[in-house]
Amino acid sequence: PAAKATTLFRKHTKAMVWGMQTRAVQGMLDFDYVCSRDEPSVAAMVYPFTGDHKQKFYWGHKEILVPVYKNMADAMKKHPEVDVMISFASLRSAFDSTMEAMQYPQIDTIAIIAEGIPEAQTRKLIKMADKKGVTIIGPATVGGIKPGCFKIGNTGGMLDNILASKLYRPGSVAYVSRSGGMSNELNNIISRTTDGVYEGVAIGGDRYPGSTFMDHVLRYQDTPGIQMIVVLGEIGGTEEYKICQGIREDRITKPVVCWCIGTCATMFTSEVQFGHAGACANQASETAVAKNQALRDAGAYVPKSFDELGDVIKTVYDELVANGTIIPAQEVPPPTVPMDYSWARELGLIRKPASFMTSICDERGQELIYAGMPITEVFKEEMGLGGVLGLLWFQRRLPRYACQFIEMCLMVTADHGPAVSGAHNTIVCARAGKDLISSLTSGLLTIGDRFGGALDAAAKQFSKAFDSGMLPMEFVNKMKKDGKLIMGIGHRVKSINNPDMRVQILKDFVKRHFPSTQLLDYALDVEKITTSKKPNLILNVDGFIGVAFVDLLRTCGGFTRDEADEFVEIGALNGIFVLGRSMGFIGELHSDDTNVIFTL
Ligand code: Q5B
Repeated sequence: PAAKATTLFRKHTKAMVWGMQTRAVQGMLDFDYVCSRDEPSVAAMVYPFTGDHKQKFYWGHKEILVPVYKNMADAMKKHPEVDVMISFASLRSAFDSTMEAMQYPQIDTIAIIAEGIPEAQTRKLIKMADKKGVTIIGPATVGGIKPGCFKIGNTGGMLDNILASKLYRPGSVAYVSRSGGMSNELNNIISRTTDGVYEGVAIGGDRYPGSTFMDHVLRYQDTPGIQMIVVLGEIGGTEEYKICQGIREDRITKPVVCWCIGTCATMFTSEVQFGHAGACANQASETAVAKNQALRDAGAYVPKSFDELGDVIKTVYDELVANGTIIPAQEVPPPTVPMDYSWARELGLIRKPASFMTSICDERGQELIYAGMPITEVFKEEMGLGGVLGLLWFQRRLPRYACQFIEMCLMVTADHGPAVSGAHNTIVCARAGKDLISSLTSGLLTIGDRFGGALDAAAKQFSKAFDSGMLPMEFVNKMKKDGKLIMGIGHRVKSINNPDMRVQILKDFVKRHFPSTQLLDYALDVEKITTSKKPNLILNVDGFIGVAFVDLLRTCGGFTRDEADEFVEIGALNGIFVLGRSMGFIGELHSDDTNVIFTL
C-alpha cells in the first residue's frame, strides 16, 4: 500500500465538492473567512447533472464565483491545486464517483458523507484507497474540522456554533469520534475545558469506515502541534483495542482521553443495535463497558461516565499546562462574517418592510383568503363573480343584489361590436401579428372619456351637481357655459329613438332592487333635458353604471358616506368597463374573421 499523508488539511488546502451542496459550501467559505484564510478552501464543484457554470457565494461581505464542472476530469485538470474531495454524492453514486476521484494522483483525502453505501462497495473503496495512498473519511459522516485551516462540509454546524466553540483558531487537543453529531459535542466540551481543538475527525458509523480511529490517532501522535488526544469510541467493533496496544507499545505517547458510548447496552437482556450500522456488540469484548476497561488498563484516561468526560479532559489538559507542555496562545478575535439576511430575519434581529403589501388577498396560509373570506367559503356561499369583485375591489361582502348588479354590468359591457375604438385597435393589432396580450392591451389603451372610460367622471360630475343642490337644468347650462361635455351623456349610435337595451335592462333591475336611486333619478332628469336638444344625448351605458354605482355605494349599507365618496374619488368604476370589455376584446381577437385575415 502507498503511504498516506499525516497532515490532511493546511491553511491553503483546496478542495473540490462533489454535489450541488451550496449551503455546505457557503458554510465552508464562512469558516475559511473566520479563520482568516487568504483564499476560499473550495476551488470547484463537480455536478454531472448541469452544464459547466459558475455558482455565486459570499466571501465575507463580497460575492465570489465558484466554477461548477459537469465532468470530474475537467475539474481536476483546471484545478491541479486541489488535493481534497468532499463527496456529497448519494449512496448510489458515491462508489463510482469516489473510485473516479482516486484515479487522480492529486487527491490525497476524500470525505464521503453518504449513509447507506453497501459494505462490499466500501471495502473495495478502502482497498483502492490503500493502494493509492488516499485517506478516506466516512462514509456516513459529517466529516471533520481543522480549526484555522479547513472544514469538511457541514461539520461544526452554523457559524455561531463555530464561534462559540472557538473553531476559528487551533488549540492543542485532537479528537476522533465515530459520530458526527457527537463530534460537535466534543468541539463544545474541548473548547470549554482546554485551549481548544487542533483537529477533529468523525470517521462515521459504518462497520467499515474508510479510515479508523487508529489511523487518526497515529496521525495525531505524529503531529507536533497536538498535545493530547480524545477518542470517543462506541459499542461494536474492536478498533479501540488497537489504541490499547498502541499505548502499551509506546507507539502512542501523548495522553489519550477515551470514552466508549453505549455502556447502557448491558442493561438490556438482549443484543442492542444502536443508530450506527457498526454500533452493535457481536461478542463480549465489543461492548462499551469491556472496551472502556481495556483502555483504562492500558493507561488511557477513562472517565466513569460520559458526564465526566469533560472533567477528565480538563484534568489532563491542566497537567499539560502546569508542566509546560502546553502554553496557551493569546486569543485574537476572529474577523466578523456578515450574517445571512434570511437567518438574521429568522432570529428576529432585523426587519425590512415588504416590497408589496395588500389587504385584499392573503395567500400565506393554507387557504387563499379574499378580503378575510376563505376561498372555500366564497364558493360555498356562491358569491359569484360579482361577490368576488366586491371582496377584491371594495374589500367587503356586498348584498346579493349588489353582486348581481356588478355581474350584469360586466355582462352588458362585455362587447359592443368591432367598430368601437378598443375592438378596432385589438383587431388591427392581432392582424398585424401580435399576440393576445399585446392585442388586448392595445384595445384597452383606447378606453377614455369618449369611449368606455366615462364612468368615474360621470359619477363625480353628477354627484357634485346633485350634492350641491343644483337643479338638472342648472347643471346642463353650467356645463355648456363652461364648455364641458357631460360625462355619461351621448352616444354615437343610440338615441331616444333607438334606445340602448343594455341601459334599459340595468334600469329595470336597479329600480327593483336598489334601496334608493336618487342620483340615477337626477341623471335621468338631466337626460330629459339633453335629449330634448339632441336625441342621441342619452344617459349612456357608462353614465348609467357610474350614477347607479354611486347610489349603490351610498345606500346599500356596506359603506359609510365617506367611504362611498372615496371610492368615487379614487376612480374604481372605470374598472368595471375595462374588465367587462376585456371579454369582448378577447372574443374579437379569436373571432373567425380576425383569424382568417391574420392567417393570410
Ligand atoms: N354633445 C359619446 O359623441 C360621444 C355631449 C354633448 C353635452 C355631452 C359624446 C361624448 C361624453 C363622454 C361619454 C362614453 C363621444 C360614451 C361608450 C361605450 C360604448 C360606445 C359605443 C360601448 C358621442 C355632437 C354634439 C355637439 C356636442 C354635443 C355630445 N356629447 N353635449 N354633453 N356629453 N360624451 N363617453 O355622437 O352643438 O353640435 O356642437 O363625448 O359619455 O363609449 O358603443 O360606441 O359600449 O362601446 O360623436 O357605448 O357624446 O357627438 O362629439 O360630435 O357631438 O353633441 O357638444 O354639439 P358624438 P359629437 P354641437 S359610451
